[in-house]
Amino acid sequence: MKKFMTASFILILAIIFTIFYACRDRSIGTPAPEPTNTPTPTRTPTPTHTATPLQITGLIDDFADCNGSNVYGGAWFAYGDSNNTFTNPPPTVTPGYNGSDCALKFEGVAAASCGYGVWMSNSLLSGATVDLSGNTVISFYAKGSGTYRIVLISPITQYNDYQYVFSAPSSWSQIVIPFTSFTQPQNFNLAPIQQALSGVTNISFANGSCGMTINLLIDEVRVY
Ligand SMILES: [Ca+2]
Repeated sequence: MKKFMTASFILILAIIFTIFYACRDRSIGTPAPEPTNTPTPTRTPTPTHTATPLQITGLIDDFADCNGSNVYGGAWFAYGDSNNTFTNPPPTVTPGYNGSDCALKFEGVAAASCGYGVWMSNSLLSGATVDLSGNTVISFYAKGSGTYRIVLISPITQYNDYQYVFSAPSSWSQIVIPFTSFTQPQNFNLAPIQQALSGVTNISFANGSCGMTINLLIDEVRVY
């Protein structure tokens, strides 16, 4: 009987200690995590800008709307070294090459000392680079006088961009230029044409020489 009493006493003590320490742990221990009110995302966040430039093919501008922006909303503008004169923004004139709507006029004078010259440029996507590498040709209609450069402005070939020299025909004519005919005039920032085409910001026209009158109409600018 005494042994039973002792065993019962020890058992009761054990129960008391267990309860005591359970309560103690609960009061000072780390609380159990409670359900949080975290909202479930309803959509994946969209990156603020895409690393892949928009691929463009086909019409860039036919000036059918007679305004100074291309079909993507990118502006045409003129600029040049301060010795020169030019009209900015370049005016649209009517009729265009096909006897309807408008064409764009590049006009002014490149001085005898023309510095970096006179430029008429189209910011294709308002400053963003576009990918033209899916195309093999650029074409446009032209009319005017004098010799000009068409230049593909790219951060990849900065200040040594691919260009092609052409003479303005005296009556409306289509000028078709394979991209393989473009060359880089200098010896720095060299890159293959396909690489330059993958990141173009502007298509520009510039005077072909100093000491010339700028007189160039362009229409129906396309890549394909
Ligand atoms: Ca037109």
